[in-house]
Amino acid sequence: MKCKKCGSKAVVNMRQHKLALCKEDYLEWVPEQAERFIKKYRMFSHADKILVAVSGGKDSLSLWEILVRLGYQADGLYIGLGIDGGFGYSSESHRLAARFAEERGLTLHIVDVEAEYGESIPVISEISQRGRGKPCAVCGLTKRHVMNRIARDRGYDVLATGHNLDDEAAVLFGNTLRWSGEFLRRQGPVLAEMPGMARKVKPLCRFYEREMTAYALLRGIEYIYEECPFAEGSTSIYYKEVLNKLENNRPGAKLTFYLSFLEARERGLFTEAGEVRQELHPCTNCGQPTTAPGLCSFCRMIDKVHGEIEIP
Ligand code: Q46
Ligand code: ZN
Repeated sequence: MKCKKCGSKAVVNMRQHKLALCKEDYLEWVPEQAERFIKKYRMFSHADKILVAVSGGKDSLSLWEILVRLGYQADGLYIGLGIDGGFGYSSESHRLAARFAEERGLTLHIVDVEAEYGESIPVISEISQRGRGKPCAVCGLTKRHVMNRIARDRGYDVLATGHNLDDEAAVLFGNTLRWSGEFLRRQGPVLAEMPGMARKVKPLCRFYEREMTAYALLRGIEYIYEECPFAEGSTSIYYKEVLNKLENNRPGAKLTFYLSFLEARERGLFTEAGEVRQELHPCTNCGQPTTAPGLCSFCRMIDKVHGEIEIP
């Protein structure tokens, strides 16, 4: 297979785009495409301060690398969840994120959940009895809270996450199976800012997971190969497998599913009917917007864990 740009030997073959590229051209193509998506969805400009949530995995580290390469002002945020799984998942991902930043002279903010909130994610999950034996609900809530807090306190305009097309298509698949209007309305490459909350963007949302793996490997980014131990058996992994079967028979199906959704959303398919605008109030403890007056869900959860509020 020959590279479509230069004719030398191709190393990445993307059937979904009918495009094969050599290493050099692939490493140029990915940031070019990312820049195109950033502009198309009006995610941010060079004047914005961006905070990239880095987990130590291939997507978030590649995203950070690409944004810096494109000349954006992007710092990182690593959140230590205190998850071990028998192989030191959190300590290893922390090490890799810190090393990535250090080697490139980049700023990485580190928030260790146990040090700041008293307990690790698995322990908070046990005590608060949220999430039926899996800490993912607690983990998601905590990560959102910490990301918003650091973005607000350190003056970032935008929060960027490394969600790729496979992640987004799996979420979309789940939302569609349940016809969750509210979630469908809110799903997309950009979630607008609101008082107390930075804009959230997903610059990799149109890249297949395997495209990001290829980018990280070819770029020589060292990342954690293992998934979080709690990801095993999750519904989103099951949806990804189902979508991969579809993709294998029809290359491009996943991308079409996602892009057609974005077009339908753009046309107002999910905004006209039954839109319920919820009034938001600042949490009386942390100030982040919440639907019910009083404490937000995160502060309520930590309150339950400690019996009293002492939240940074
Ligand atoms: S890190 Fe957290 Fe994921 Fe692990 S505990 Fe679940 S939500 S699976 S992205
Ligand atoms: Zn709160």
